[in-house]
Amino acid sequence: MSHCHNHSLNQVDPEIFSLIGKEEERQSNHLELIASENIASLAVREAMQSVLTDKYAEGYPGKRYYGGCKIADEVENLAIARLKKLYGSEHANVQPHSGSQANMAVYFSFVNPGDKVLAMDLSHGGHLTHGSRVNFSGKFYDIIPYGVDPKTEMIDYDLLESLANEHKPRMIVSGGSAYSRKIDFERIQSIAKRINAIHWCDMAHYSGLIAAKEYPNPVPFADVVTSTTHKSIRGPRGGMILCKEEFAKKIDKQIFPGIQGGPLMHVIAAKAVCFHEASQESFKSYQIQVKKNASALSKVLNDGGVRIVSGGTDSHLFLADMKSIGFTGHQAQELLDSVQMTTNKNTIPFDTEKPTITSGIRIGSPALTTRGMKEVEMEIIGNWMLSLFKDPESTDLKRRIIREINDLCEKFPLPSLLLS
Ligand code: DSN
Repeated sequence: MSHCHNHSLNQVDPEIFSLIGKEEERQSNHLELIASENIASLAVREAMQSVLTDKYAEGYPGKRYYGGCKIADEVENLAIARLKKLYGSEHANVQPHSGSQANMAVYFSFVNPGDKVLAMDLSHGGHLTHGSRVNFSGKFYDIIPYGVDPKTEMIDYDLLESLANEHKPRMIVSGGSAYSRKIDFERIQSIAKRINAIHWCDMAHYSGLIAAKEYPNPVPFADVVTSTTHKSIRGPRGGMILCKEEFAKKIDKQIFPGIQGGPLMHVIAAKAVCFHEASQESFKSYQIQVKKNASALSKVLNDGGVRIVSGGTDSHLFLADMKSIGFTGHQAQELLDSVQMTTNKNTIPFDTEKPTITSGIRIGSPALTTRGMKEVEMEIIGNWMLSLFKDPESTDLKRRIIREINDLCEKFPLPSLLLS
């Protein structure tokens, strides 16, 4: 064995050790409001750092291309069984390395280059892989965008239906990354069925809420459903696919050998842990609080004069129209960053600004809720934001807010710090 195999990270690579320590400190004393981020449990992290990282297990349980896969098979079967039960799905694939690869497998399974795909516009809340011109999805397929109604800023299902009838796409995509309202998956399914199109739902943002039955479940309606495993579901970074049994072989073949090689067995083990955690009663209470917190924070901002897109939220996130108080999304993100509040600039429906500037910011509650914060903390945070937006140049104000944020963060430590 090489001389440093039994040494700690600190001994072998002090530079990376120190950078990880700095990142832990940043996460610890910043308020994480990015809607797609969360804090995985120590159990999830422990599975990820296990010896399973060393095992090659190309193929699927019972049909591997390497020997020594008995335990890997048990791990993957457990992850699959837990995932199917969580969402009531006929089939599950836990191997996608990311949400984007899960989504790529869906395209490769159901549509050919040049085929028409109906998907939500990115600036109305869609996602990069739902047809953005800079992504493979927008390059290979003929994307027809649907969006929200300009008045309600909620999905315009009549428009979606008329576009479906007019263009007869091969696939309709539901789901998105910046849409805060409930989605009527049943209606989208009935539209898809009438034109013989595949209905694919990307539930990445909502999968934690859905597991806890706090958001509509697309699985009974959509032909295929994809998700990441690290957003509201709070697992390791990765992807997953659920589908009806009739599409199982097609999907599995596209993930391996179509797109990926060996699965990340340590991450699959961590996904299994996450699915176990998500089936607990405490996860339901967590998701209820996630929604309450998003609602509470949006209300404080709204009461303080910031326009909230669609007037509120039914989920873990909302979009704040920063132009309503004279900022671009970029300016607002930078301002909040300067006092240890992390958000992301985001286009809002019918935005006239470029994606690098934007008119809005996206705000989400999953990570702060994991730390144990509730409505009372959301009110404090919302008021810090409002005072900062009123007086963006004041260094005294910024100093005070940072001091108070440090105190708040100390009261709600990250899981690892809970141990020390
Ligand atoms: N980047 C993710 C998000 O922030 O929503 C989507 O993949």
